[in-house]
Amino acid sequence: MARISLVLGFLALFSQTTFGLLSQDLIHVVSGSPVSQETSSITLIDHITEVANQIDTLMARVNTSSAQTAEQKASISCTIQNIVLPGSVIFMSSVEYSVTEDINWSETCWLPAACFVQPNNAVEVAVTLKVITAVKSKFAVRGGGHNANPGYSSIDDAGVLIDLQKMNGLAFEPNGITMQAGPGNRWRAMYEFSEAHGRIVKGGRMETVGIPGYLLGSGMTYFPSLQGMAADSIVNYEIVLADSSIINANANKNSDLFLSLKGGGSNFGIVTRFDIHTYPLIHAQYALYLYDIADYHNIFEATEEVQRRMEEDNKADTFVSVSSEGMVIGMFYADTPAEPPSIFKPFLSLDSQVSTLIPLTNGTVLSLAISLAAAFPTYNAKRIPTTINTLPNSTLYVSQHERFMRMVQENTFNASLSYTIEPVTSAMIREGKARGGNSCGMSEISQSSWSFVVEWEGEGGDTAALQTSNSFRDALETTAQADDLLLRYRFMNHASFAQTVLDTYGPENLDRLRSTAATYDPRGAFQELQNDGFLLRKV
Ligand SMILES: Cc1cc2nc3c(=O)[nH]c(=O)nc-3n(C[C@H](O)[C@H](O)[C@H](O)COP(=O)(O)OP(=O)(O)OC[C@H]3O[C@@H](n4cnc5c(N)ncnc54)[C@H](O)[C@@H]3O)c2cc1C
Ligand SMILES: *[C@@H]1O[C@H](CO)[C@@H](O)[C@H](O)[C@H]1NC(C)=O
Ligand SMILES: *[C@@H]1O[C@H](CO)[C@@H](O)[C@H](O)[C@H]1NC(C)=O
Ligand SMILES: *[C@@H]1O[C@H](CO)[C@@H](O)[C@H](O)[C@H]1NC(C)=O
Ligand SMILES: *[C@@H]1O[C@H](CO)[C@@H](O)[C@H](O)[C@H]1NC(C)=O
Ligand SMILES: CC(=O)N[C@H]1CO[C@H](CO)[C@@H](O)[C@@H]1O
Repeated sequence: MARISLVLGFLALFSQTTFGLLSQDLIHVVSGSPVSQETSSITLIDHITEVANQIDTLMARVNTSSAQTAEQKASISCTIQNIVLPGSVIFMSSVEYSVTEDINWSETCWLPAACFVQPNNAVEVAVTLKVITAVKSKFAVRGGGHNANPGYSSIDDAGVLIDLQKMNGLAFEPNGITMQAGPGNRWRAMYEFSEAHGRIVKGGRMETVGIPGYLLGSGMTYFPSLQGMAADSIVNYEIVLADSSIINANANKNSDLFLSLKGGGSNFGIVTRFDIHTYPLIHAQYALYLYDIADYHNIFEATEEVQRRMEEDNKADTFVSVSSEGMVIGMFYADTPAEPPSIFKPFLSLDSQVSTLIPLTNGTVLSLAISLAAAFPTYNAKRIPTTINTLPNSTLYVSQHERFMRMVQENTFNASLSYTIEPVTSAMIREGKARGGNSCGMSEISQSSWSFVVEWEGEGGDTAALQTSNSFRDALETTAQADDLLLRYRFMNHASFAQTVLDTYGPENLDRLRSTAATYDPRGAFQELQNDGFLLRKV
């Protein structure tokens, strides 16, 4: 500590006379951070002091008000990063570069960033952002890289990609209930850790998905009726703001930011830790069956009936996932009855079941997530997602399915098309409100969350893929609208770059999101320098 104050005193002399020294700002960030007692930050101060001249000399060459190209700024940003945080930067010449580039789920997001920066902790994120905002270089942030929209958690050589994968810490608070998770985690690790402590954390269906993007989009979970969306159980966010300060947002402190982060995406800062309320372990029963697609009339009537019953039974969860090969139906129950629960009778009494993908099993969310990932193995492809929420209605399902089958037949670019209907229950919205609410503005009614994914390979299909995605959605939207079945809300986690999201949260929520951004990022760095995303600048 003595050493830090000595350094600071020394630098204070300079700050009187010299304006805008980046090294000075960086020392300030590190010493001012709430976690500055960590040995890593003390070492960081010493290190920055040592390389101060190098940093400032490089910065002096950057005239941030002149018309430098984005590529030049990105390259300068990477060079300075490498001086400040040696070892955290992966350049195009590095052997790890291509592996790091190809992490994202969709190949459309395998973009050649000027460099990848991999911070180890919140202080390093703050330092990284300070360099980026000083140089005014573009950037993108990546958690698990599962968002399929190019440029959201990826960026080309016009910017720096902040890759959070090394920040994968996990801990329980002394109360044994609140779990702290770094943004580098994926759901597999989250479920393993929470279940090892006899608890379950609300999270994604697929173990491979990253937690930060998922949680910032609010997150559809297993057993939605039980405790709301995943973000509804978050009790605190540690976040690095645009000015590189590290703050906490919870119900008592920065509560406007707290609420805005529950569904508001990447508009306010970089979240460096999620503190999540967990629940007693769920002993669940589940099965996954494949049905003959020709029976779609009956299957969709059964779906609507199960959705109706879900309003009366909080333990039930299902989805119907449709491709040209068949219809996959998941039946998940938050209990282990002797016989399959009667709520699923409408599905189980159909005679179109053709095979078993997951046999009836008593297990936990962890074993379910692992089985589901095995049933839907991932492979490399380009992808475009898109989404719509409607009321549950089998007539709508049937008409949209018939349209889908025509699209499958007419598709000329060798794409694979699929869509999923996930029930949203009124209990899910109610449970969210009971936990303080979120920013999504969903109505407290039973609904269907649709997601449609186009997958393809090669160069030729890009335009056709976007057209296919748009036309599936437009048709569904038009029909649903005409029949009074269309809902305003669009789910961020399944939305395409061709859609807006934040405006569908309703005017009151949108106003709050805007004023939160103005308060916590008054210069608009996350709007202007951030490459892309479901950003306020786009609505
Ligand atoms: C196979 C698969 C299964 C899925 N299952 C579900 C599901 O069950 N339920 C559901 O709700 N969704 C599901 N999704 C959608 C998923 O939630 C989104 O794709 C989500 O964005 C993934 O999170 P990520 O961290 O991997 O995303 P990334 O692509 O890394 O990030 C997504 C967005 O969040 C931003 N971001 C990332 N980290 C931070 C941070 N720390 N601070 C600020 N901004 C940040 C990024 O810049 C980007 O804009 C699934 C997706 C796939 C591919
Ligand atoms: C920076 O660039 C601007 C615009 O091109 C110019 O007016 C200014 O003099 C430059 N500043 C320095 C220090 O070079
Ligand atoms: C699940 O557990 C219950 C008892 O809790 C048992 O009666 C039932 O047979 C089990 N089901 C399966 C599929 O193992
Ligand atoms: C179509 O895609 C499949 C798998 O995605 C591939 O095996 C096949 O070669 C492709 N056909 C053409 C004509 O591109
Ligand atoms: C479903 O939508 C159709 C078409 O608008 C309508 O006739 C029907 O009554 C709806 N069904 C339910 C249960 O609301
Ligand atoms: C580095 C890495 O994890 N790359 C993965 C990118 O995504 C594809 C498809 O999911 C995987 O096959 C790669 O291993």
